Amino acid sequence: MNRMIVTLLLGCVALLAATPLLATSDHSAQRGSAATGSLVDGEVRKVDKAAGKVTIAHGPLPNLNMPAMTMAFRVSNAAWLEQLKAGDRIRFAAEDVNGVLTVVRWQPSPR
Ligand SMILES: [Cu+2]
Repeated sequence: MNRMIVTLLLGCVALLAATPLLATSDHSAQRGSAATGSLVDGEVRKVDKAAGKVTIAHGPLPNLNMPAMTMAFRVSNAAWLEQLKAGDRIRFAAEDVNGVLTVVRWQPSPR
């Protein structure tokens, strides 16, 4: 009976140990995919609902060949202008959509 409990406990420990490993390999797989799929750090500086734009201080954007800078982006979903506000830290992806640099994806920064 005791041995069975020990086995169960070991099973739990193995499961817990495996979880971060899975998360890590998922993450590196994501990073290894196309540059357009990766999110970069940004801080919202200004939201201009009238113009449909958000100004973001962003880290380097490899898919756009862009160094870190502060600039305005269009957003692919106007509802995001209601959700974003100056001072928000986000992770986001931007793409050149018909010549207009556009935020196509974002999430609140985990930090
Ligand atoms: Cu830029």
